Amino acid sequence: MKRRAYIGLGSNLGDREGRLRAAIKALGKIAGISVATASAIYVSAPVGASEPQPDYFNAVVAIDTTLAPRALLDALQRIEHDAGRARVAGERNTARTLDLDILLIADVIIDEPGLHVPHPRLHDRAFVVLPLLEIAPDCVIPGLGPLRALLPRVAGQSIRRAPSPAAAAA
Ligand code: GSY
Repeated sequence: MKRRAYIGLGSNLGDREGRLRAAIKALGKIAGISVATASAIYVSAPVGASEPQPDYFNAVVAIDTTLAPRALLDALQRIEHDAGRARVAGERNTARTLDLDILLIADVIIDEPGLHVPHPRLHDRAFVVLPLLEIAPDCVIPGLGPLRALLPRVAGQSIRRAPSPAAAAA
């Protein structure tokens, strides 16, 4: 069964835009995934960082996938690993070469160790809500309601669009 899913991408180390573009290409090469749409790239200050870090580049892509949620998560973690992402146990909110998060998988709700869908912090983050709204304006978040209704929650967060579109890489 093929399902529409949304993946959040972020990078704040090295060639941030290049890493997002490469990750979108890598996603499209995985058997069982096709990339449907990519948002623009957005730039914002790191959320939750305890020490100074470079700004993040973020985007959201829509994919159609036949992969089971765990297999999709494994595929994302392989792409992160290939981009030089080192996961250190217990470390949170550190700078990273590449972060790929499952935001939504159709109307699926999962709450298991290491796998939470919809993404539990999606609604609090302008760097997710804005690009997701750009490519899925009528999106409804299972358990939360219309994405559009989340805009006021993130309205105070400073974020801007980068000049070049992530879609150019798709
Ligand atoms: O959760 C993804 C990694 N991340 C980000 C991010 O992608 N963008 C911004 N602006 N801040 C962030 N803090 C973390 S952790």
